[in-house]
Amino acid sequence: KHLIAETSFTQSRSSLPLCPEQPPHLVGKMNIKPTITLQEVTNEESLRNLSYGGRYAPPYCQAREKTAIIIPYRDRKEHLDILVRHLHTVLQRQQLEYGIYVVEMALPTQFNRGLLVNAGFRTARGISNYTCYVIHDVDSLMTDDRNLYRCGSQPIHFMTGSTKYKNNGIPYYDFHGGVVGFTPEQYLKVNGFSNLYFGWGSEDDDLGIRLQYFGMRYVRPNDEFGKYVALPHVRDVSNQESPNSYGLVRNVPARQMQDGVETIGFKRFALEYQQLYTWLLIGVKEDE
Ligand code: UDH
Repeated sequence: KHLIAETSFTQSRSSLPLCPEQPPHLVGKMNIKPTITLQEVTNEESLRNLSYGGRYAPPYCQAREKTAIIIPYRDRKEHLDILVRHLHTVLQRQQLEYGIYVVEMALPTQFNRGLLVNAGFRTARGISNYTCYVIHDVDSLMTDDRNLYRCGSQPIHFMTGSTKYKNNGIPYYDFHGGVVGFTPEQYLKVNGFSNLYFGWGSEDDDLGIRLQYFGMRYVRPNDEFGKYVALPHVRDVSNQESPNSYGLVRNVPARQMQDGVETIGFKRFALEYQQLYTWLLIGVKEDE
């Protein structure tokens, strides 16, 4: 059923002119505070424009990028509700064609951000031919819509700073957490994330090492555009620091081709096309 709907979603726009390089309706800096409420962030019109599963395409022009937003997720419903509404408003102004994929880890498995993103990448790729995958933490809100969620010739680290960190910056120079963007070719070349980081850990550092190995490097947007507001939360009980992550980051090249998006063992318990997003519930193979 979704294949038929997919064809009609894509075909009707192939005769439209290309959207302008600079989206004309951007507002620049937005007034976003960590205390922002659901009501403040909701723009009803942007929600009315959606197709099933939280999909959108500009009505009068062909988007320059077709972006899948992948949100690794568990038990942060308040944040999720705010983030997806914010994204729908901003991404429509950016004239992107996009879909939002919320990838939730089923209990009782410990949270594993890398594995969820790999599962989300594979599922979204099976649904449509996205040209850019933006991996997005659930607690981080973009504050300037000139930070376009498009991909480039190198992977992009969209976050130049967050209210989560000192001086609204990033915690260390090589930090690549929060929000990153990959073309499917870039993501597949490095074999995506490792699947081995259960708990709160360094899966993002592991991915950075994978890039280096293939001569790639993250680029960042203009510092002014890349600031995020973090919605406050405490460390989750089910996401304690991973005890073996330190050992893992030391041997990335040795295992990166055997441990990644191509070799992931996951079980998809659910796939639902909800109004504001496509929802996946993911477990690991041993849960069967
Ligand atoms: N997440 C959930 N539920 C959980 C745990 C994590 O949804 O129970 C997701 C969510 O998208 C979140 C992301 O995973 O935004 C990252 O988890 P976090 O918000 O707990 O991470 P934190 O803000 O740190 O504590 C970000 C990385 C900083 C250190 C990088 C070390 N390499």
